[in-house]
Amino acid sequence: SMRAGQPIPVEVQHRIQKPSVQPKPEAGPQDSPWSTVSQYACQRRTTLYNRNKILTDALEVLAENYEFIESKGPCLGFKRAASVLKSLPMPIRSIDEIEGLPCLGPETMAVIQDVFECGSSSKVEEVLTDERYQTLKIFTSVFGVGPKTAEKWYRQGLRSLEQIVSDSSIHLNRMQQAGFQYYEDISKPVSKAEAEAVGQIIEEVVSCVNPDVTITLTGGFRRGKEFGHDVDFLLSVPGHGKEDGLLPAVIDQLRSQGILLYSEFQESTFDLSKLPSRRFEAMDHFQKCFLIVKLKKEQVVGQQEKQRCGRDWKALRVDLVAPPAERYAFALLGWSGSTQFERDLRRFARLERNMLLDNHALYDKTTNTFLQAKTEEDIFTHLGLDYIEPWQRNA
Ligand code: DCT
Ligand code: MG
Repeated sequence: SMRAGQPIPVEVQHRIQKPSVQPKPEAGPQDSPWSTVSQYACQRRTTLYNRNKILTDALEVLAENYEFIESKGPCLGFKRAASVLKSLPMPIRSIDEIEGLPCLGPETMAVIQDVFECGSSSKVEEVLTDERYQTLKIFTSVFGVGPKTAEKWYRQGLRSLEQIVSDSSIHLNRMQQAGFQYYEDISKPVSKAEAEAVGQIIEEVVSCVNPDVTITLTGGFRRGKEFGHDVDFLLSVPGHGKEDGLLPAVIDQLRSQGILLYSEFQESTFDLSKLPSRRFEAMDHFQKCFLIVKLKKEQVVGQQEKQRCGRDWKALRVDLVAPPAERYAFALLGWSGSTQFERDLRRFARLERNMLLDNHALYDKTTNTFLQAKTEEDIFTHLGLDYIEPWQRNA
């Protein structure tokens, strides 16, 4: 799906009752083994080893369905519930065992109960066979197509990608055109080996442009994932303002090497003097680009054999972000994800610390000051949070 360039859904604005960070000491009869599980993902350690995948897959289908009907509250509710279950060190085996866990509302409980009693949730099965859900799932799998566009096409009676490309009345923007053109490749997961290979290419290209620049793999691969839908890199340039013009030069270089299939460059609109904006936005203002690049199969370790027949390359989605040097730690924390982890970092900052956090800065509303950070650890420290390693942020 086209997640780059699209704001992370903003949290539901209604305030849930102000939660206490510390577990209640006087838990008494409700004492549960889960009394230390925080409602905030940034106070949980969530590795990729998910012992409750059956449950979280079910909940995430419902979350996605609510996303498709733009029902933000329920969508977030199910995402939060799934995220809590992902952090647990053991599988939940019966409905009684979830007693005391945060963020599990009655709807979630009903789903879990169904799974335990019937092996699956009828609500989830219903969604999975729903024509609208199935169609929106296919449409949003195209780069450049979000829920709004998908919904529009669905309402026009369109049901397949073939119908869309052959319908001359439909106008596709440049990004969507590229999305359809390279659909076969970019709808397939990107492997870690491919991400590393593309990292080497980007590294070479970048050092041609400016030898002082270093690149960092972020996104899911930094969290240890074996597969992703794209490859995210942060470029860091020492020195104030030295990132100016960097990405356009990188894009030119990729183009001249014949490996650029698509690029959308977004100039920086970052302006610290305008922060904190009224609503700390999900979408950041750094110089960035969304690319599709050609990766030669021979460049990927373990794929040498396959290059005999057909095309010898695969199209890959790559995002590059070039924040100003003094914003690097915030950008790294923001772009490392997961989306749910980021959402809860911001929510925690706002509700528990009276601070505003986004990909650019951390602002203390009590003292009206920006808190500086050189590293991710600095940001956790400012927030009074234990440091969570990237591989523990798979919330
Ligand atoms: N992000 C962000 N602003 C954006 C897009 C993304 O701050 N405009 C953050 C959220 C997670 C992280 O950057 C990487 O985004 P994705 O690539 O969408 O997520 P991912 O965790 O890398 O997932 P995948 O493995 O599927 O690529
Ligand atoms: Mg990614």
